[in-house]
Amino acid sequence: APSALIGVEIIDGIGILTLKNRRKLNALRRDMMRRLTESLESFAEDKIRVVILRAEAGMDVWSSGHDITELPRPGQDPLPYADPLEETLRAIRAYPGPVIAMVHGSVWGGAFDMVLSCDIVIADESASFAITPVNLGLPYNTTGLLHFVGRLRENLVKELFFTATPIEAKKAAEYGVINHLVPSAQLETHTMEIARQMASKAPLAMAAIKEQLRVISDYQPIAAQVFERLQDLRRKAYESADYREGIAAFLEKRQPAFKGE
Ligand code: KGJ
Repeated sequence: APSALIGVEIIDGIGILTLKNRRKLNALRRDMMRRLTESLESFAEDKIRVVILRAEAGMDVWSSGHDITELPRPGQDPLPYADPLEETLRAIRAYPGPVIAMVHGSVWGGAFDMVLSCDIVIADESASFAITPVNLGLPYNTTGLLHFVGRLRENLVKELFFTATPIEAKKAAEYGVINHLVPSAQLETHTMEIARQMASKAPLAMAAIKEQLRVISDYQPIAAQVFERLQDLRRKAYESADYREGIAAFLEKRQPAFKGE
């Protein structure tokens, strides 16, 4: 059952959402993303002031990212507006209170975008972060790129995207991916402490501040012609043989051979 792959709890008034797709290393399946989005909506209705997003205890992979077997087939936009993962990212960003990512383990692809969509990141030394669309030949979406550029320095964004190689916790903290880097044994208590502190503050002021920050950082006007040109560049990539090859290589558990066509 899809609901079993997402844990939903309320502890001390803090909403806790847990990724539990252990068999596939927390690959972000559609049904899981719908459940996350719905859970955020119901937390908001119940006036839950702070939410923690975490992986199930004992997992060394926080999340392996978008479920690659569910990506739209080559020839179609791999990250359309209505993609359930995109909907979840919007729900986190629009949540009327802080959403804290608590990270133990490696974070891949769309899961990195999800962590950056949270308001605060608290992690331990096992955390690492990679954004991997160039391993698949997948043209990332403009909104997703804005999420990275809004949070991180452009040279780091380029290094991350062009190498698809994870950055380790220390460097991630240095570059501002992580707010607090804490020892593993203290990850949960430290995260709860910060959550409780935020939950004691004025919720309406916090919601207004969060929404203002969201609107300001989303406000990046692009002329229609420019956007259409970008879409053409993306289309050329997702209609290419390389994207087909990237997906096939993942499914066949082998290295891809890209030809640039
Ligand atoms: N989607 C679907 N299934 C996955 C994914 C995924 N993202 N990641 C892992 N799995 C599945 C594998 O196919 C295995 O299934 C199982 O999880 C354990 O993985 O063969 P099965 O048991 O049926 P694996 O690879 O055997 O585990 P490890 O050798 O421990 O390697 C862990 C890794 C996380 C390093 C490895 O699984 C990996 O590289 N996964 C893909 C990570 C990635 O690049 N994710 C980003 C996907 N792309 C995006 O999210 C986006 C939006 N993008 O633009 O690229």
